[in-house]
Amino acid sequence: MSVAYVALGSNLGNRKENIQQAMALLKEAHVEILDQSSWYKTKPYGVTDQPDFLNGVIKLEWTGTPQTLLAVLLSVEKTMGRKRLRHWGERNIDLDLLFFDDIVMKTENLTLPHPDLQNRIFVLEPLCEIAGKLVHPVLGKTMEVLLGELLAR
Ligand code: PH2
Ligand code: MG
Ligand code: MG
Repeated sequence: MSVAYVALGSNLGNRKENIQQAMALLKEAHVEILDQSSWYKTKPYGVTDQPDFLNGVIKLEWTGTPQTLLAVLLSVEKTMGRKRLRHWGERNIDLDLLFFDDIVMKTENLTLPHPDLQNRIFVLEPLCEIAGKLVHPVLGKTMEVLLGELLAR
């Protein structure tokens, strides 16, 4: 049994309903959701000419590998009809794998931990709600410390 953290985001359509539907589909795919953060309305990061996002994170239990969990995340995005309009652009649903146990890996389609999470307030703030003491296996710092450093930049 493994524990993973996934970031959810939506900025097209009914954002709250999209996030709720994604969580329902994850449960159908045998993902056990252990905890969830609040949902935050956030300004777009990176590509800024797009609608505000609703963002949050969940903690989950999974019996397979990171690759099989990633396949579930992608299949939920596909079931929900996600289209990739442009890189870092608008989307009705986005499911990003942040951490999978303490695994550090880099393959063509999956890097763990998520390579940009330490630069994203919209990920660290909800993570601090449910996993403030979680230590980043590469950076060796807790989510609380990473958020503090990011806010002080
Ligand atoms: N996702 C992106 C790019 N920018 N900005 C916010 N606020 N929230 C996101 O989820 C987000 C973003 C690429 O996945
Ligand atoms: Mg993303
Ligand atoms: Mg994504």
